[in-house]
Amino acid sequence: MALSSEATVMRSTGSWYEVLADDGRILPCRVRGRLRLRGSRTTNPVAVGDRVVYEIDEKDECTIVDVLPRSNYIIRRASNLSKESHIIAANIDRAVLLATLFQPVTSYEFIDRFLVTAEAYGVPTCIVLGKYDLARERPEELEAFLSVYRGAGYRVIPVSAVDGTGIAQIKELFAEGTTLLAGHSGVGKSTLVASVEPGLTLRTGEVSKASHKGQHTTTFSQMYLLSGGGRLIDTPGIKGFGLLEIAPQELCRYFPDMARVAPDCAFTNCTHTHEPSCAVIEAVEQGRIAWQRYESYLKMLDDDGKYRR
Ligand SMILES: Nc1nc2c(ncn2[C@@H]2O[C@H](COP(=O)(O)OP(=O)(O)O)[C@@H](O)[C@H]2O)c(=O)[nH]1
Ligand SMILES: [Mg+2]
Ligand SMILES: [Zn+2]
Repeated sequence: MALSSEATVMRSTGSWYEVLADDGRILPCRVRGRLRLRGSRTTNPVAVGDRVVYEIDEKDECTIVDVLPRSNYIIRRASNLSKESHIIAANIDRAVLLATLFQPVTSYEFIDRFLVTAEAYGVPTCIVLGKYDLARERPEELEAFLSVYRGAGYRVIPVSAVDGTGIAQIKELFAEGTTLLAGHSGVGKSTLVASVEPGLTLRTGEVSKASHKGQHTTTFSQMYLLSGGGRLIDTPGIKGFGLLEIAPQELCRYFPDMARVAPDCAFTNCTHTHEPSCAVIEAVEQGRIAWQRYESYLKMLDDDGKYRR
């Protein structure tokens, strides 16, 4: 008679999984065949962050037999042509975007797409402004950035691995629950994580470069256990966030700064583009909503649904 218990999925390669059992053991698992067929529109029925039920047989082999309901999850399309989606991570307490003003540039539009997507998935967000030591050298751009996002109501934490700015705050943030860390390549994710948790090396990015085993190696997230108690999910799939179908009249719900004033628009189905007596346009004109945010909004509207990448 197999013994069944619960665990959290830390890693998957598609054919096998690494789980953290509730008794603290880290176990390799396979997935029961029947489970693969369920959730047929996703390429991975079991995702990093999933709470699962597993069984150990008499040969000590572990099998995931069930996935418990998810509190949230982030998906992307499996490939450009595919209708199938891939679950990047599940049961996330916060999605942190590491953004840099330059080296490399993280555009306002990219940040806003990230924020909108996470908001639509019900995942709280936080922006970490990386390489603050460099950003400080351009005070005008820095001030603009901080005022756009803090003004919109987001938490922004400036950090620098060079001078130690913000590292203590990040440690505190990461100590609680499960954090998904995202950001363009080169923004300093690996460096930040090493500052927070000396000795921890993020592996997802490197595997793809080193092994040339095909694209699959780049598409899997991985969970790391932090000594402070938190869990960190490193995801290489950030560019593909999306797969959302948001109606034009609904998009503004996911811009909290716009959603706040939208009830004052003359039309309840206002798209905030051409309508008369639009409270959003008025707020942009008066500088109460940052024009950069409004510009992102218009670009996303313009995609006409194509912003599910
Ligand atoms: N000036 C400055 N450079 C940084 C900082 N953090 C990382 N870097 C540099 O940025 C480059 C990319 O960092 P890395 O952690 O590999 O980025 P990743 O691709 O996001 O993992 C490296 O050359 C780092 O030394 C920082 O806070 N300040
Ligand atoms: Mg890296
Ligand atoms: Zn309006």
